[in-house]
Amino acid sequence: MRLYHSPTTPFGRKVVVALQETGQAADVEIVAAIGGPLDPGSLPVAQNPLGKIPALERDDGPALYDSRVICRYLDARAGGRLYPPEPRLWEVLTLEATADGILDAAILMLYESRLRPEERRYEAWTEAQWAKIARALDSLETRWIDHLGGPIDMGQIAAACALSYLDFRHGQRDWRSGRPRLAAWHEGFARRASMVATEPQG
Ligand SMILES: N[C@@H](CCC(=O)N[C@@H](CS)C(=O)NCC(=O)O)C(=O)O
Repeated sequence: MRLYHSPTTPFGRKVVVALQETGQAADVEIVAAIGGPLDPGSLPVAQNPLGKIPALERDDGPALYDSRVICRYLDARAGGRLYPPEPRLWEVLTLEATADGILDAAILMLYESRLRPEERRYEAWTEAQWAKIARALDSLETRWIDHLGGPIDMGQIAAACALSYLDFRHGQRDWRSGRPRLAAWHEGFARRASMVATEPQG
C-alpha cells in the first residue's frame, strides 16, 4: 500500500500513528505529497478528487481517502483495536470528529494567513474559526477527559494529533491556558513512541 502524506499534515499523522500502534508500518510505503488548495502540486488528485492528503492506494481495491476512512480500514485490517464495539464506538467516532473539526478550523486559519493576500484577509472570520476550536477544546477538558484517560483508541490519537498541531501552527494561542487536565493528558500521550516518531517537521 502507498500512503500519500507530508511531514506536516496532522490528518496524515493520525494514519501513521495508527499504523504504528497496530503494527502495520512496514506494510505501507510513504509517498511525499506537497500542495494546497490554490496549487495541488504533487497532491494525489488521481487518487482523491478532493486533492487532499492523506490518501491510501491499495493493491487490492480502489484508493481510500479521508483520514477517518483510512484509519478505520487499517484498524479493521489489523483486527480492530482502535475502534471498539458499540456503544463505545459512537463515543470514539464523535471524539475523532471533534478532533478533526479542530484541525479543519486550524487549517482554514493557516490558509487564511498564508494563502489569502493580506489586504483581503478577514480577521473576524479567522477569530470565528478559533472560537470553534476553543469550544471544542473546552469539551475535551470537560466532557471527554475521562474517555481520554481510557484504553487507547482512534479518538485519543486524533485528539493528540490535533493538540500537537495547535502547538505547531498556532502556538501563540496557548490552548493549554485554563485547560490543565487536557494539557496533562496530552503531555503523557505525546510520549508514546508512535507520537514521538511522527512529530511534525517543517
Ligand atoms: N477530512 C480530511 C482533511 C484532509 C486535509 O484537509 N488535508 C490537507 C493537508 S493537512 C490537504 O490536503 N489540503 C490540501 C487542500 O485542501 O487542497 C481528512 O481527514 O483526511
